[in-house]
This record gives sequence, C-alpha cells and structure tokens, in this order.
Amino acid sequence: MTEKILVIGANGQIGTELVSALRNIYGADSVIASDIKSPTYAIRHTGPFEIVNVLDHDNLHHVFNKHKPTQVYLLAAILSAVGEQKPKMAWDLNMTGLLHVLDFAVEFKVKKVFWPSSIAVFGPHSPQYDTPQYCVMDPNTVYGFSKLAGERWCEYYHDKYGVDIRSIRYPGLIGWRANPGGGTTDYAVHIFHEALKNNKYECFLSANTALPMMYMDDAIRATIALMDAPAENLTIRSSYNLAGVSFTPAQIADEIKKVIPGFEISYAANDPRQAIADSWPKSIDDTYAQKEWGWRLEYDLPKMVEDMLVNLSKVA
Ligand code: AKB
Repeated sequence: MTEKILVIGANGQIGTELVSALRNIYGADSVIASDIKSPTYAIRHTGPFEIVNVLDHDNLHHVFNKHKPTQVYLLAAILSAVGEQKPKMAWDLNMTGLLHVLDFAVEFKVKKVFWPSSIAVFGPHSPQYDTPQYCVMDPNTVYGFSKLAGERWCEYYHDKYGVDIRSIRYPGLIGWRANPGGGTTDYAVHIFHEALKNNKYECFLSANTALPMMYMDDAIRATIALMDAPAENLTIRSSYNLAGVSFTPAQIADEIKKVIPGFEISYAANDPRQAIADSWPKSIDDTYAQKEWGWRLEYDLPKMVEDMLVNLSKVA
C-alpha cells in the first residue's frame, strides 16, 4: 500500500527536518506538509503543503478527508517557556490539537500516528539522574503537564480504539537547519549562532545546569526507527524515554572553545527558564527504547559541536 503521510506543524524545528527526511524515503508527493503559517522555503519547494489549524475541527477534518493519510505526525505545540507566558493557550493547543488528531485517526483508520512528548513530563520529585521510564511524575509547567496528559490520552486511544500511536519524550533538540521556538533548551542552539556571529554568548541558564539534549540527526533517526518498528515489539504507548547526551552550558562552551578559541560565555541571572530547567531531569534512562526498537545514539557532545559549527558556518 502506498503511504500518504501528513505532517502537522511542518514549519517548526522538528518538522522542517522530518519532512525532508520523509520525502527522501517515501517520495515528495507522499508527504503532505502542513502548518498554520505559509511554508518555509525548504518545504515549499519540495512537495505538497496545506494550511492547517489543528484547533479548527472542520479545517483539519477537511484535510484528513482530502488526503486520507496512512500516517500522521502531529508536531504543532507550544513549548515550555512560551507556555508559561500563555498557559491557557498552551493547554488548548497541546490538548485539543491532539484530541482532534486522535479522533480523526479513528474515523479515517490512520495506520500510525506519531506525537512528540518531552522530558518536561518529569518534575521536581522525579529522580534527577538516569530518570527511569516509570517513576513519580509531577511536572510543574503547563507544557509539562499537557504532555503528561497527552501521553495518557495516547495510551487510552491505543488501548480503547486500537490507534497505533507512537511517541518519544524528546530531550532538548539541537540542529542547524531550523531554530527552536520558545523552549528552555533553546540556549543550546542559540549558543552556536552567537559563537559564529559575535564570538560570545550570554546564557539564560546557569553554568552548571545539566539537561538531556540530542542532535537533530539522532532525533529524526529515532523518530523514523520507532515508526518503522513492528507494533508487537512496542510495550509503551504513552511515550518512550530517550536519553540523548547530558551536558551543562559550561561544558558545551568548553567544547565550542576547542573550535573557536576566543569564544566567551557569560550567564544572565534571574531568568524564569532557570526554574523550569531545575525541575527537569539531568539525565535519562532509555533502556526500553534500546531493547524494544534497537535505539542507539550516534552523536556525543564533541561530534555534535563539530557538525553544528561546520554546517552553520556554511549557511550563516
Ligand atoms: C523545551 O525546552 O520546552 C523543549 C523540550 C525539552 O521539550 N525543547
């Protein structure tokens, strides 16, 4: 059967890269990119695009009806930092958008659905190091508890209605092709842009704030690997932990200095994103992803820093 893949929220940090990876695998015409805004340059020139508002039930229904997708990736979301400024809007987008897609997945018999969760589902009472798949979860950001509630809905639709939903708790994602939009881990992308442009960066997190991160190439590979995994191997229909690589702002700055010796980092005090970062795990245990769908990380910190600087300096 030919695949028809609908990517909702295609203009964002993950969507930009995922659409091009999926178009390489399935062919341009099989991947319908969609977003509430006009397409980015890359997406516009490589295949079909639909304007979609996930909160608009009829508009989204029309797009499902028109394309009859076999797979859907729902990436539209408000992230942690912006979510704290617009809590009701974040809850609405992150929840209502998901419920619309889950309902249409049932109605249109979509074969597989992907929905991203996050390390933000953990909270101050979760174990901070090697945070396990199953543990206390008391997220204290709207983004975090919208993702945790979303995970519960995903598992519910799988168990009650047979929706083949797959999900990853992404760490902070770092890539050079697209910018992040409104997260707590965004510093780890901005730092590269500023290092190349100005040789210095003022970080909004403190020097020793460790967070789990992942290079975008690994994140895209993980996403497609999970979607390709045989359904019978997957025991988790909420969302899989993914460890990535954990580091602090001081550690990434030291790694950048190896390539750009004059680079300087300073730290801004009293940024509200510090409290969010402090409530999240410092490292993650992803044993289930390794065992159930063969996950292996490729990019450690030095390899990621080198690849970011090489590629960003070509496009900057
Ligand atoms: C954020 O910082 O909000 C996101 C995330 C970790 O989910 N990058």
